[in-house]
Amino acid sequence: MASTKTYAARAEGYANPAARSLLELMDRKKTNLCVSVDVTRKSSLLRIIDAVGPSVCLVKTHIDIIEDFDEDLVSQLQHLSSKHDFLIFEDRKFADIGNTVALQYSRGVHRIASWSHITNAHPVPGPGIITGLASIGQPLGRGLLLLAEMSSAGTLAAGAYTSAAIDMARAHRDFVIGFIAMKRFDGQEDFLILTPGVGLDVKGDGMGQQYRTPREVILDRGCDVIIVGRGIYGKGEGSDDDVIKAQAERYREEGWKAYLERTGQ
Ligand code: 5BU
Repeated sequence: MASTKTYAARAEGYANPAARSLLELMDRKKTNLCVSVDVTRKSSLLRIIDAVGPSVCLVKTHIDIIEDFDEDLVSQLQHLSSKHDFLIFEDRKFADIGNTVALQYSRGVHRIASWSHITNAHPVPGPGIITGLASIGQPLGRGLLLLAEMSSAGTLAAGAYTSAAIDMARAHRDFVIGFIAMKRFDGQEDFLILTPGVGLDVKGDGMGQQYRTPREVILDRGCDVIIVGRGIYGKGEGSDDDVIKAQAERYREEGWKAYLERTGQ
């Protein structure tokens, strides 16, 4: 049912502020595109984010690959988030006991909870990982995604593991806003489905990544957000701004067209 409802209509059903804001801004900006920026220099990261900003609802980071990370990077990231109206998703993939993930989320050099609206976690440790992350993130209005499936070949996140992840999310709907998954799951509750492994020009990367098109992801499989990395920014520290902007718009248009078709608009 969630797959045929509009993002705007679904926003009202979420008590979690991050989920609500994301759905509202997707509707306002007409985009279901999340750009994943996996570069290693602060200047490249900020340049690419500024270029794709107008086309995206969400920017996904791997903050631990940045070699010259500093406090100023966080300020500039937050500035770009307001300038272009997008949320920030740190793809941290927490995977430890509750006490440890609470520390990893709030402390250390990166202090992820202080700037990342959304983060994610592997369900492998059991529900304590949600309790731990919620103790930090919930008072700040943050949202969590569980990794119910992965895009890589041979992933162990399948079958009974995926079902267990869904049950864990159901028990914590105030903080768990959805999943990283390759398809929408049946059920009464509305969860956000964010899907990596999206590309228009190639099928894989020779290291296990598997790509589907925005249309397959949004229309055929009923997912909500397409996560695109190298298909948009290119290789290494990224292509020229004009190329990046054009690629971001190309993916935004594909993703939005598929959403309009799915919702009968
Ligand atoms: P790509 O350049 O579009 O292949 O980048 C995909 C990004 O999504 C990259 O940052 C991965 O770490 C991330 N990812 C993924 O590819 N597959 C998954 O199942 C998960 C995350 Br979870």
